[in-house]
Amino acid sequence: MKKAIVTGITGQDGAYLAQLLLEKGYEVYGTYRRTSAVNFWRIEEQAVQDHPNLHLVEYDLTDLGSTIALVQKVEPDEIYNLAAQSFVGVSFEQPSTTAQITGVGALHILEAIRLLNPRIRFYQASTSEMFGKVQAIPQTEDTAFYPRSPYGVAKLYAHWMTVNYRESYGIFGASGILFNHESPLRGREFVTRKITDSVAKIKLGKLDCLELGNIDAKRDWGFAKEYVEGMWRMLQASEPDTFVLATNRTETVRDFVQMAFKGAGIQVEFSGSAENEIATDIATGNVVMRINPRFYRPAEVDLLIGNPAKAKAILDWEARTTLEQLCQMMVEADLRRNEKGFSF
Ligand code: NDP
Ligand code: GDR
Repeated sequence: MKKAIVTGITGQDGAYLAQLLLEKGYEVYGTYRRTSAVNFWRIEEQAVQDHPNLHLVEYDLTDLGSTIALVQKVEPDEIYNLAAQSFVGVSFEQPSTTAQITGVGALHILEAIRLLNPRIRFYQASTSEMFGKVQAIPQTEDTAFYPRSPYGVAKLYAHWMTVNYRESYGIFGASGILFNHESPLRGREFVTRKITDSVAKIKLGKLDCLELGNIDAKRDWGFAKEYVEGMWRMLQASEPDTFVLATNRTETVRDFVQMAFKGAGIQVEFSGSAENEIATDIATGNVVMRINPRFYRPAEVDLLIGNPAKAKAILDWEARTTLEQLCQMMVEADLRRNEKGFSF
């Protein structure tokens, strides 16, 4: 039985990856941080928290000693580093913490692998945020990086350390440059889930209006469950490498707003511009979305669209769920949760 460590099991991707690895017969060691209240709702929703082959281990990525102890104790075949301070907006307010967790945290694991067992296969959760300011459309593994946030910069450090440990020490370090991937398990601070949760609340009369920042931003959004399969395939490949996972389609946040309202049976029309733009429910005349500049970022990533041709050619991976299907799935999940009176 193969053993895998998954850092960040309490996050969106951690829950899906744990489920996938358990289905494949792995023994999974999922790490979580000590907090005053446990945060296992995602692995509970995926019904894996009581699986006999899932072991939950308390761990903080910023602690080198505990990283070495973890790897020494578990003796894993594979490590998936999903843990991060992953919210771009917060990274502007907490750049040092973000650097420690999202950047140096990855180095701690690479060091543990180098010192203890260089044969352990390592997956680094890299991101399209490393492309940042548009240098090419679509973005590929060869596109120049130009991060636009402390988060993007920290992730770029971790990406290059993974490449460096691959080249310096022959470590099987794979870097997955994943474009935005969403699901009903997405955190509510991220824009898609913020929208679907708010749309559900508006539909049920629990909220009047959704407030957003820059709705002109364009993103390449896929379904998270398919992306964790790509992570696993990267570690089964014959060579360690860097891969883009994306859908090769981009839409604005505004498009996603319209799609989500439509998914809940509400037709909206947009009017005004910039900070004064609003969306109105055509049936009732109510304003259901307005702009709040509080959600603007000091520097923005305007347009992301990824070309996943390399992943298709080498890993036989491709995104299958359309954005319309994904959005509908999220709206329905949030309607169900809000009808029951709770939403994580
Ligand atoms: P989430 O924010 O949902 O999950 C992040 C996880 O990291 C949580 O389990 C969190 O724990 C954990 N974590 C945070 N700080 C620490 C720490 N100091 N020590 C240990 N664990 C910590 O992210 P996603 O699941 O969406 O993303 C997974 C990874 O992929 C992240 O690294 C993200 O940056 C990256 N990524 C995500 C993309 C996306 O679109 N989702 C796209 C590209 C890359 P806690 O629950 O306690 O906060
Ligand atoms: P992103 O995702 O920054 O791409 O990072 P997010 O959903 O936070 O933002 C996407 C775009 O929407 C705009 N936006 C808003 N965003 C949020 N969160 N809240 C708002 O109210 C709002 N209004 C407009 C943003 O400005 C942005 O342009 C995600 C994270 O999962 C990262 O960890 C990951 O690496 C990248 O995706 C790929």
